[in-house]
Amino acid sequence: MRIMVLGADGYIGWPLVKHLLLRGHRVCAVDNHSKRWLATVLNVKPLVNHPVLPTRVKGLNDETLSCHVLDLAANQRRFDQIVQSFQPDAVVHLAEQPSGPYSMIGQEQADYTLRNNLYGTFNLIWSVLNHKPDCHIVKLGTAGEYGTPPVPIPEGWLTLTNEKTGESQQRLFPRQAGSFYHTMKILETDLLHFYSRFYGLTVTDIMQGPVYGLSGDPDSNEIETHLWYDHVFGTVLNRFLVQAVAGYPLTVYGAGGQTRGYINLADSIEALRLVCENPPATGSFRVINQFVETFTVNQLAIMVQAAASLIRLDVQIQNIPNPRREAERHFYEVKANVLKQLGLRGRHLTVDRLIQMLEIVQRYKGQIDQDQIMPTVYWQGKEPK
Ligand code: USQ
Repeated sequence: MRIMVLGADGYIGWPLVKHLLLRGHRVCAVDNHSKRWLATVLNVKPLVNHPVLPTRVKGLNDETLSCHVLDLAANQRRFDQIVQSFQPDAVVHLAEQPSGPYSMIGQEQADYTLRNNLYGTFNLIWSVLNHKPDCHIVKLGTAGEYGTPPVPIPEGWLTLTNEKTGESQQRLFPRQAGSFYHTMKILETDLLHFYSRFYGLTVTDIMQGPVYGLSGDPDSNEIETHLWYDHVFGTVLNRFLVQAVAGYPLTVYGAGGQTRGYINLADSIEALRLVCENPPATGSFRVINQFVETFTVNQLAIMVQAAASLIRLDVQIQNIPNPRREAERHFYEVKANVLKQLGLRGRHLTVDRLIQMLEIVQRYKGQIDQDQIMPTVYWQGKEPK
């Protein structure tokens, strides 16, 4: 297939590009390196700094891979030309400001998140409609769009039935997010759903939970992608791995009963490939809940502590005041059947996997900057007590 990856320089994007090439697909990689400059302004860095996209692409020396450095949200004309000439069968859209904490710093950061994420998606929609209308848009949404309702979360849809007439309709399950970033994802879902219903756009909207892992290849002993462990861009388990190695008490926010659906990076990219290879009916809008297993933050911390002790790392756990506004103990049950039907087996978080990751991170212990760990972005605008 001919697949475009938008956000190809990112944590998921780069391993995805490599995985798609290995599976014989032709790939067009696009990124504007925005995460790099957002991080520079915030003075945070990933554990390993990988070269910029064109250098990484050159290093692969693969004639089925092309790349463009381009701002999707700001330069539709150039993006149009790329879509017109590449004629993708699928576009995987990861080109977003991906952090809840970043979007909650203040007006400037919320404004950036709004413009970058909404206009990026809007421009993509129109380029596809104009130049390759049967192209399948695979959009990375977030499980956080659903929030934490007190009932089971279905895979996207809720059936509304009129008891008098017996008439039924499928509607998107209600969404209520916990950060400005997550709220933008809801708006993007609505945009894509609208264009699918009225213009026949073919879409898969992926409700993915937090991702962890160091590489798209589960057997790799390298940190293949940008491993963010700071309080803005780092996801919780990746942060805990680095904290454990640094000898820093694991930062459990609040009571630690926050439950999410987690997925290994290798599974995330395999799932995205499976979604591309198995598109929904032309003109339809499909929703997939993408995660493998659920954990509370406390469970993750205890698992990391236990695995670390087996390699003689003494790890403490500290419940710190929660910088976010979120339920700290809640019901959480999410249906996730489509990916299993598509063939994803799903890797579970085991002690062996945790030890493997901890041992790889240990090689980079000298590069850990502990000043990036404690949260300084507060949902309430001021530090919680
Ligand atoms: N948490 C801690 N300690 C930490 C960091 C986080 O207790 O040091 C807690 C958070 O309060 C939250 C949970 O861990 O309850 C998950 O936080 P996270 O930072 O790993 O994930 P989140 O902010 O939800 O965002 C991440 C990605 C985002 C993606 C989302 C999926 O950054 O791009 O959309 O996961 S989901 O969580 O399902 O919304």
